[in-house]
Amino acid sequence: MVILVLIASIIVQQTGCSKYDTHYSNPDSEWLSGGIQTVFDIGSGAFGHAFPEMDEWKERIHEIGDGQFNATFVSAPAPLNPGRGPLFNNVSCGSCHISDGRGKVPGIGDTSVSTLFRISIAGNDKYGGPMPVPGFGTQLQNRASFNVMPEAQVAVVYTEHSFNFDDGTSYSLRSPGYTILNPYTALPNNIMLSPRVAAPVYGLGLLEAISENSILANADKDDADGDGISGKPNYVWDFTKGSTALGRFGWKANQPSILQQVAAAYNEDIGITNAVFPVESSFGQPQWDNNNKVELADSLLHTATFYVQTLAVPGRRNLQNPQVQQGKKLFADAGCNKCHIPDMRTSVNVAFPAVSNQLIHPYTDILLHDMGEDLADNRPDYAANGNEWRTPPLWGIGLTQRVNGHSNFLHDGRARNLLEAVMWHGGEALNAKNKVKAMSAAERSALVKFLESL
Ligand code: HEC
Ligand code: HEC
Ligand SMILES: [Ca+2]
Ligand SMILES: [Ca+2]
Ligand SMILES: [Ca+2]
Repeated sequence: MVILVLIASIIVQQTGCSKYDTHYSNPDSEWLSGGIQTVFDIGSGAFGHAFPEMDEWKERIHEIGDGQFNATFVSAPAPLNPGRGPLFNNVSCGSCHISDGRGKVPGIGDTSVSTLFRISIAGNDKYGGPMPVPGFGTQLQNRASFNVMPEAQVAVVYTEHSFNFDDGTSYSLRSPGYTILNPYTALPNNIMLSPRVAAPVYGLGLLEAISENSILANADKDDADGDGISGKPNYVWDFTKGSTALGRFGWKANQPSILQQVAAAYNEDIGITNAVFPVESSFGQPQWDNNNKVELADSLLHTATFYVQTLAVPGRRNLQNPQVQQGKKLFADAGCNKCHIPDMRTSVNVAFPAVSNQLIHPYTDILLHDMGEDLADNRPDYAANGNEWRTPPLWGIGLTQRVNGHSNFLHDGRARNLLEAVMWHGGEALNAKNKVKAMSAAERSALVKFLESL
């Protein structure tokens, strides 16, 4: 009931043409991380809800897309969902994006299932993207169909490092090290390797609906205002348009649209060719299973895309808790909000009112930042250099443990909890990290309580 009242009041507020205010002058708005497309479920299904405000027939497409997202593909020929491989990382979207949330990092000795490795050699391909490794392409597939060899496996080990907060309390961070095992053929020894954990997929339709101008308004590539924070757009190749476009998705913002991200996932992650990427991604090995025929019907590519585009955002919890309120202030005082920007507005979209003109609270600027040497993958991805990562949205992050059963954060899952994720920040975020380092124990726990309320 409370929720309905909140939603009703925000609708009234919007139709009343009230002026947009960046400081939540309308307190109701702060609860609604995804604007009208916010849901209040704190259970294990919290990331998997359709937009609550959508035409019934669109809901139906979302449901079909849900089935498609969780469909298990098998090797061809087969009556249902054929075409998997010859090379692949996993068998369905949902097997990596568990409950529409984030993947798990491989433990020591595990083969990775929801983390994948991008690879390349120095230089750029003809689209300005990473240069494929001969015989391997730009992604390592660790699984393969019968009679085909997986490209390689990757083993991870962690090294612990001890640090102290300024108050003397110690903390430990673990840094990952990777070894490529059993390549099916010799790998060049100068390859660059970038680990990527499957990122959460909810709320992305709203991020896609933010206008390019609104994103670029926060860019400050040469730090003209001198606050130590730049914010740089990635520009990547849009294969559906045949031109360069602003990158928004992926840990380095290397994908311009949800459609292309999804099409690339079918092709590279599951081995399913489609209209956007019609050639099997098996470099060097026989592409035997389909003669490069398109394996995925366009309708299914588009329903899976639509599914992701219409996943709702979890609403806030414990907003009025004094510790959360204190943490919110500390978050702003430390300058976290310069990159994790709380307020964005989607552009007016007459064709799709569900994402139109929404005040949302994603806590991202969708821009790249130099995060320092320690987080660097040293592998450029279009305009993103080896130190740069896209600010990930923080909405819903407090429910990760509940939904995904773990609290591993950052692009490679090295952080074992939210505070560790913060203490890994460096580069442009070094000042912010140092502010947290200087906090008292009570302040640190208030900051974490705030993050948990997102
Ligand atoms: C092997 C595991 C795996 C599979 C299978 C997989 N993904 Fe992903 N997904 C990832 C990883 C890893 C990333 C981050 C990629 C990057 O940063 O380059 C990602 C990113 C995404 C994103 C962008 C998230 C963001 O915040 O920018 C979307 C959307 C997505 N995947 C959808 C899908 C869909 C739809 C499918 C099925 C067709 C799929 N994925 C299959 C691992 C997987
Ligand atoms: C200069 C921009 C910037 C600032 C300032 C910044 N962050 Fe981040 N934050 C990032 C980027 C980029 C990442 C992703 C880094 C990676 O995955 O290696 C990130 C990751 C995170 C994550 C993990 C998100 C995930 O999905 O795994 C959390 C939590 C977080 N930041 C909280 C904070 C807090 C709290 C502060 C203030 C103390 C802060 N950040 C300041 C840019 C910033
Ligand atoms: Ca195939
Ligand atoms: Ca490959
Ligand atoms: Ca600046």
